[in-house]
Amino acid sequence: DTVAVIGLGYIGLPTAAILATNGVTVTGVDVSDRHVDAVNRGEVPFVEPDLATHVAGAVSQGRLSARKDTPHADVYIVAVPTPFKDGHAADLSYIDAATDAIIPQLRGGELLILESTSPPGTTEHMAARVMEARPDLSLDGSGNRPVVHVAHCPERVLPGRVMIELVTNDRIIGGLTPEAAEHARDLYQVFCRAALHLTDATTAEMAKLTENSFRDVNIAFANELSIIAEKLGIDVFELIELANKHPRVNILQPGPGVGGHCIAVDPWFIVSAVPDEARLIRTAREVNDHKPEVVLTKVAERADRFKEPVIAALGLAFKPDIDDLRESPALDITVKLAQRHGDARVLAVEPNVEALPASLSAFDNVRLATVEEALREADIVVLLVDHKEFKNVPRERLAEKAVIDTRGVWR
Ligand code: SAJ
Repeated sequence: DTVAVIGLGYIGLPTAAILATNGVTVTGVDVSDRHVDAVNRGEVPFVEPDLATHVAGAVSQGRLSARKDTPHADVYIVAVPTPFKDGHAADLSYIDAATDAIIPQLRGGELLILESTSPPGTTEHMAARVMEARPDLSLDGSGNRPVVHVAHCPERVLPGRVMIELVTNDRIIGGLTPEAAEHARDLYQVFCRAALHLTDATTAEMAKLTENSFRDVNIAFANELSIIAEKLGIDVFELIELANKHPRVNILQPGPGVGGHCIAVDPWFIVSAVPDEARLIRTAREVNDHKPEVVLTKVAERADRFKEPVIAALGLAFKPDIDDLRESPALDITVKLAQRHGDARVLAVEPNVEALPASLSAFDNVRLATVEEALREADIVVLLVDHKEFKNVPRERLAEKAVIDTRGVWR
C-alpha cells in the first residue's frame, strides 16, 4: 500500500518517516515550500531527537518524498493543525482543505485517517464532506458503491520523545465503521509495538481530548494550591510532596502557567462542544491561564522596592530542556515584565536559544543574558522554567536577591 501523509509538521513528518523506514512507500504533502524542500533533501525543518536520522535514511532509500499537491494513495493520513479561533471553537479549515485535496483522488477502497487532535464529531464531519462531493462512493458499501474507509487515530506522542513514543505508546483507533478501524490497525501495526485499541471515531476524539484535559485539570489543581499556600504562608512544594506520600494521591507540579500547543488548547474543544456541562474543565483552563498574572503581581510587589530594578527571567520555553517558545507562559510573563516595568532592565535567560524572539527584541529594556550575568546583575530573579542549567545555581548567589521560584527548583 502507498501512504500519503498530509501535513509534514511535528506529527506528520515523524509518522511519515517511521512508516517509510519500516518499508512503506510514503509521500509527504505540505503547503510549505520550506518543509517540502527540506524533506526532499533528507533534512528536517525543526528539532526532534532522532527524526533527522529517520528522514535522511527514508529519503536516501527512496521510500519518502515530499510534494505540495496531493497524489493518489491507498491510505491518507491527515496531520494538519487544529488551532482555536476566537471563542475557543476549533478552526477546522486546515482539515477541510486537506480533505478537499484528497477528494478528487479517491477511486474507492482507500483509507482516510484523521490524526489531528479534533473536537468530537470532526471525523464524521470529514466523512460527510467526502460523501457530499462524491455521491459515487460510500462509507460502508451501501448501494453497492465503492467504499472509502474513514477513521480517527489521534497522536499522543510527547515532543522530545516522538520517535520513541510512536513505537511504544498504545494507540486508540476510532473507525466510522468497524472495518475502517481494522484497516487502520493494520497500518499502525507496521511500526507500533504497543496495543492498538479499537473504538468508534467520536470516542477516539474524546479520548485524546480527555487525556490532555486530565493533565490540565490536575495542573490547575496544583496551581490553585500554590495560590492557597502563598496566602497561608506555607511552601506548596513541600505541601504537595507530603500529600503525595498518600498511596492514592498524585498531585502534579505548579508552575507559572500551562503552555504548549496541546494542553492549553485541547480542553477548550470539549468546552466549546458542551459548554453547559464542561464546568470543571473550563475552570481549570481559567485557573491555569490566570497563573502568569499571579506571578506578575508577585514580581511587581518586589519591584516596587527598587528604583531601577534589574529583573532576571530564567527560562522562556514552555517546558524544561527544549527550545520551543510557542504558547509559553514564561515568554508571556517576560514580555509583560518588559512592558509594565519600563524603568527596569529585564535579563532574559534562555540557554536553548541563540537570540531573543521578536516579541522580546522589540523592547529596548530587555536583553538575552547568561545565568552568570543574571546572578551578577539582577535584583529580582524569577525562575520560570526548570531547565537543567538553573538547577545547580549556588544558593548563596541568590541570598541577597528577591527570588520568585515558580517551579520549586531552589527549595
Ligand atoms: N506542566 C506543569 N506542571 C506539571 C506538568 C506540566 O505546569 O506537573 C506544564 C508544562 O510546564 C507545560 C505544560 O504543562 O507548560 C504542558 O507540558 P506537558 O509536558 O505536560 O505536555 P506537552 O504539551 O508537551 O504534551 C502533551 C502530552 N499529553 C499528556 O501527557 C496527557 C502528550 O502525550 C501529547 O501527545 C501532547 O500533549 C499532544 O500533542 O497533545
